Amino acid sequence: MTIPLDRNQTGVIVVDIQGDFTLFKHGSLAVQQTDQSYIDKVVAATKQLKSKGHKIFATQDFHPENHISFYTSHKDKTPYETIEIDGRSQILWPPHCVQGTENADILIDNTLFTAIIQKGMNPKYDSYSGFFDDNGIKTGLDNILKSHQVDTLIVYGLATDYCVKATAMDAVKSGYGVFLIEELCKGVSEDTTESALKEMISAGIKIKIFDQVFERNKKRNQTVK
Ligand code: VGL
Ligand code: ZN
Repeated sequence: MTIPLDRNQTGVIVVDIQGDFTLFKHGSLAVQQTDQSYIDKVVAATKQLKSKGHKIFATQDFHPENHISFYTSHKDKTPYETIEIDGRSQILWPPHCVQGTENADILIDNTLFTAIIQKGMNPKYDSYSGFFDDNGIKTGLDNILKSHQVDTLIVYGLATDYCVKATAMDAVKSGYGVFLIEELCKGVSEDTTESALKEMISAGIKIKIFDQVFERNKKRNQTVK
């Protein structure tokens, strides 16, 4: 499959680069290797893509304080336990990205974004994906991308095995071509990150390093295989 990296058609989705998911900000759900150098790389890559004319979209995990995904919302539960809710399995996380708290903020200059898509606001449903919540309700991301004539996406962020995977997989299902920038993604655990990458490759997602996308993209009208 050859996907044109035309800057008008190719948008960028920066997934959940928020304080609570980083060691850098001592987040409540800090993902491994999310130190300052990781955030610096994500910021630099995002600025470079923006300067090449790509539209940048961000997702933001944005929960009410009684959210169903928090272990504190359930009696006698501990962090990282999995429970069944209405036939769905739900991992119980430490409270994170609570609306109005500093660590819910996105750690990238917000003026770079064409739009920020918030998710996980319904207290009853989780939403790893930036496209749909666990109740199948659309977030608005698909309509926003379509209104900007985007048909191809460069995706990176946190966490590889949860929100990045869910967002990238739903992007493919929604008809977008998807490139994932591997080193700009970090996962919660090694084994789930490895299986997430395999699943994404099987779904047709192209795993790249940033320089591969960016170098090719310097030359106009060029394509990446
Ligand atoms: C995420 C767990 C809970 C993520 C969000 O951004 O990957 N993970 N909420
Ligand atoms: Zn969450």
